[in-house]
Amino acid sequence: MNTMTNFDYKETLVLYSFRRCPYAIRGRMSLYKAGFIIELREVDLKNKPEQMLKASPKGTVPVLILPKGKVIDESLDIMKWALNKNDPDGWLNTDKTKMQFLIERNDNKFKRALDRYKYPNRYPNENCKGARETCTEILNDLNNRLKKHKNILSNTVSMADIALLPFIRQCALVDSEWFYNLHMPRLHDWLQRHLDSTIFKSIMIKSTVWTRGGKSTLIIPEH
Ligand SMILES: N[C@@H](CCC(=O)N[C@@H](CS)C(=O)NCC(=O)O)C(=O)O
Repeated sequence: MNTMTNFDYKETLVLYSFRRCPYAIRGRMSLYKAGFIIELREVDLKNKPEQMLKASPKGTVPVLILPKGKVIDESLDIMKWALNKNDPDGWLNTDKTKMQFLIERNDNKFKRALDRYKYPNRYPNENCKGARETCTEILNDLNNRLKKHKNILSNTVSMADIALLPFIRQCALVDSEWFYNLHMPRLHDWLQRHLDSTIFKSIMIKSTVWTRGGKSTLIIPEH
């Protein structure tokens, strides 16, 4: 277990975020697990605040602003930064090669197929028919891994579980009847267990869109 060093975790970190964004969800979960208080700035993706764009011109959430102004604007970097500061449940103590494979497959092949399954109208020049099949293949592989242990890489939770979770959730929500009719009981159990966790519920709180000078929402982790 790491201990927090060189950082006062009572200092508030600013996070530009969007409640349902899978990248923002995994970022918030890691910051919460590491024990940081987050000032949540809920963003309207169609009207991004200029403070956020100034900090990170690429315009995606999540964007984390550290107390001295350093900006971290990639969700995996936010996860690693938070867990390297404090990793009370050893989310990083896992097989790094397997974790990297799972995250890369999720963020590329699965995400691409999920977008085409969920929003075929956005890809008028593509044939999106096979997209759900591609998702199914990957979901099936995850279900098989979960036959061996409670979580994707071992019995304990790792960063891989948290990095993938919001995307599997998103896939389940497109057509929940289809998803829960797949014969993948281990995957269904795993998803439900994580969705029922205190950490997931705590970081999914609803917040009004942030405006400069407006009221901010704090997420304060349970210690
Ligand atoms: N690689 C980025 C991807 C983040 C991302 O694409 N977030 C989406 C929301 S889920 C976004 O901000 N899109 C910009 C937009 O919709 O304007 C990360 O991991 O943080």
